[in-house]
Amino acid sequence: MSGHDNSFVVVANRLPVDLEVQPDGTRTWKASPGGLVTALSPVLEAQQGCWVGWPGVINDAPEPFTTERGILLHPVKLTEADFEGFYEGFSNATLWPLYHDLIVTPVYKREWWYAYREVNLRFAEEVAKVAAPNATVWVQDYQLQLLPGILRQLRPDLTIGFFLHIPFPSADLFLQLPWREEVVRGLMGADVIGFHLESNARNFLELAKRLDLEVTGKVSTREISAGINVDGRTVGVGAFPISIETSSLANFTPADEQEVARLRAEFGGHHRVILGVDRLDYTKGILQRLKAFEELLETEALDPREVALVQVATPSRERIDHYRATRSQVEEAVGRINGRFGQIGRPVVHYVHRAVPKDALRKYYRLADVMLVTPFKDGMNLVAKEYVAAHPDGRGALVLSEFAGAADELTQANLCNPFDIESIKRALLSALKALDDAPDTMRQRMLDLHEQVISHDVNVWSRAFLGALDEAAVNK
Ligand code: ADQ
Repeated sequence: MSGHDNSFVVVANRLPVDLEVQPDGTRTWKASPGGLVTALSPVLEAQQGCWVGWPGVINDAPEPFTTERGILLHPVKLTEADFEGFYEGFSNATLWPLYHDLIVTPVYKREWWYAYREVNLRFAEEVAKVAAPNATVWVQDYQLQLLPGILRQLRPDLTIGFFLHIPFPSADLFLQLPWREEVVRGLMGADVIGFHLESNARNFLELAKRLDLEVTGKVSTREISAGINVDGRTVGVGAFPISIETSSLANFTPADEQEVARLRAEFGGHHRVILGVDRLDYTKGILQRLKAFEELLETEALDPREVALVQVATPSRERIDHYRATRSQVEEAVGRINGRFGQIGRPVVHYVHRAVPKDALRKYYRLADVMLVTPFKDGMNLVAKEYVAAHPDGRGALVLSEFAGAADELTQANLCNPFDIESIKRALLSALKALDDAPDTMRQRMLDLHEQVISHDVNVWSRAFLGALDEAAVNK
């Protein structure tokens, strides 16, 4: 651990590592480059920082180790029971649906809550052990909402930031939670609480008022101008819309372009390729978009010889009932649409259920004429931003749900209401039509979207949040 003063600590449910087991049984823990690591790497590297999290394998964890880029990874072990109660249960079958406006009904189970509390405590104890005196600790996401409160008790010297990556619901919904006071008290341990959107932050302030806490100021974006007074201190609350690392997406070499052309031919040389890329989650509206596509084929508004839909779906939370049901519904729809409208050797929906390498993904983005992003509810949705980043050429169109956080910034997209199939159909058809009939207008719209994402990349996000946290530390 030498060389690390651990004055900057990131805590997230998941450590950015994967276990790789060779055919001969050799096991190696490899650093895995997710979005959050990319965002935080510059700060973590500059400050020789530390990351605390679960390594992704039940009942197993490597000793703390330092990545090639100088980040200390500090694992927290989870047992099968922790995983079921804390992760699959309370995090993903209670909080996830509650915070996504009850797209499915949240399950409230005391045993899951106990597991959530217990695992949050374990994470807090690990952080309290590794963090340097007066360190800055940045806690990530809904799995760890009790951490700020516990940490403040264990280590009052720390400056604590909390960022929520998913939406925060209205007080009316949140108040369903049997353990609502405990969760709010947990969050209140932070010096700064960040949400993606001002509307999320306002929901939180409204909830605080309902719980008789004193609220000051008005919410703004990328700075703190609102707060909640608690125990003689103020918790800053603000909106910090997350974004992506843009350079690897935007730059295409001539060889890349050739590969994109080859891919287009592989998809049957269709006039238009429509793309969906999602974790297979019921919030993402994959089935709705397939149904919209099917109805357009059925009514001959779209010609199956002219268009293809490519859907890349990453396996996710596969042991949870609603996820299993969503997968079978999606796969049934893919089969049905191909059965009805495809040809042998020429499907109209190309579907894979696996993660694809980042480099392949950026080529799909580049290739797609229309990107379909239709979540019922989404904190931000990075896929929408990735697609736009891959189009400095001004090509393509983005059909985007009004209920994705990204819709706040990507106002030039073709917006739709995913609860209304007719609305998805209208947005898709009008995007396709405009690409043929008004290419200059569409090009300008895509260039505007591109500019918005390039000028507000992930570094803007992390700098703004950490700047707000620094200020909170100074004013302590
Ligand atoms: P997610 O719900 O996972 O994130 P999203 O923001 O779209 O949703 O991020 C998904 C990421 O996974 C993207 O970077 C995408 O490229 C990648 N991905 C998706 N499918 C893939 C595939 N088949 N193969 C490889 N990569 C794939 C949560 C919230 C969001 C919020 C983010 C960040 O739900 O609302 O935007 O956190 O805060």
